[in-house]
Amino acid sequence: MKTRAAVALEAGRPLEIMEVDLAGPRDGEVLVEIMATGICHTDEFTKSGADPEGAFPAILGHEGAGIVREVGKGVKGLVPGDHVIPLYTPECRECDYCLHPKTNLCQAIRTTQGQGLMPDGTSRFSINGKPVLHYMGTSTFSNFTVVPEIALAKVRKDAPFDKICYIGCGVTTGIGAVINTAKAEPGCNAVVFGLGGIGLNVIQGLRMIGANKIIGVDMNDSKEAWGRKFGMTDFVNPSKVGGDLVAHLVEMTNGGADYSFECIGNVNVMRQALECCHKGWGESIIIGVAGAGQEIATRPFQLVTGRSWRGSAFGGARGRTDVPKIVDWYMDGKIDIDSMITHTMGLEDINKGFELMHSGESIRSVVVY
Ligand code: NAD
Ligand code: AHE
Ligand code: ZN
Repeated sequence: MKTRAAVALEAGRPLEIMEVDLAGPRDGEVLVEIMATGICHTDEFTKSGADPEGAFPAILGHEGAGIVREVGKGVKGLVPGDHVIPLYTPECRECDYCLHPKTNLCQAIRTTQGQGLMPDGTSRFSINGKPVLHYMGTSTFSNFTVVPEIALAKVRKDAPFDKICYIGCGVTTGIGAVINTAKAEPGCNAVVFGLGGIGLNVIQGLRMIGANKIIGVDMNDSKEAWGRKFGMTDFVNPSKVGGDLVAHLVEMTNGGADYSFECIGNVNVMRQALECCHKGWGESIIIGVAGAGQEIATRPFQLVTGRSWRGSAFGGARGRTDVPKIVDWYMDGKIDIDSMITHTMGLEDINKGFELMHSGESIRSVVVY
């Protein structure tokens, strides 16, 4: 079949809206009509050429929601008409990782997924007979996409696609980092670096678990009102702190944060996020992804004296199990998604969504097909 897609032909260029050929689902695969997709900073990261795994031409997008249109042989748990959220972190429920209680990083198809290919090592997308790569196993910047069954969460049919698509990455990543990765306790003091589409969901998660202080840090003053709306108690613009930012945050938290979250992808900020944590027990969670060749640094003494560094992918969530529950939280009014979706556009305007991200005007832009 043919499908309309926004194609990343090469690094550093705007996406091009094109008609692309899409082959049908093979064994264990599902054809999904994507109804809506968010634009996450990770799409920009890969589009820019900073992603060590980035390969082109590819169809980006990993924050979608849609409807099953056709299932391949061997697909047991989904039928046409089911509503689904594609998962860049699948959940096969069989691999060593899925069977281990400490991780959500299912590895069943990670190698081929990182190469932009389906599990059998081929692509379903092509233009004039030349393969176009998948991205993160999801490629939601295409109106139709093919996804392995293990990478689809079945969700309730009354939930609006243009809102729950955000659960496909940002909402789950932010709230999950608090609940699953940090396992933050009521009454804790936390610092959140970067109040974008991820950081605001970290704040929302911290409010849900009953954190005491929730300090937001962002270079953009317009993010203060956003943070406060979701539960932030204090705001710091690093460019307006007279002295050392870390010392300032340690003072604000009476000795350091119980938890900090880096939601930017800046290795210098990652160091500050670790070092503003409380001696003896403070944990810093890295969520932001940093470009090829970048490394983090600190004095080992920071770790020797009881601070720890951890990472979180997709908020530590097991997608097929947890995503339907987060959709329920949204439908039950327990979490706010609507107000974070500041812009909605058609696929033809997807590059405008990236511009709004760069200018800091948007929290999330959503493309509706
Ligand atoms: P975003 O562009 O919406 O937000 C980034 C925010 O950081 C903006 O508010 C910006 O003003 C602020 N910022 C930038 N530089 C800063 C600095 N030096 N100090 C303070 N604030 C600064 O991005 P997003 O969609 O929220 O994504 C944030 C990061 O999380 C990206 O690196 C993205 O790739 C990553 N991410 C990781 C996961 C995961 O599973 N680990 C999931 C989604 C996104
Ligand atoms: N490809 C990059 C890493 C990118 C990365 O860390 N991705 C996160 C999800 S970001 C979603 O917006 C992730 O899930 N990582 C785990 C994994 O297996 O990719 C690189 O540095 O090579
Ligand atoms: Zn993302």
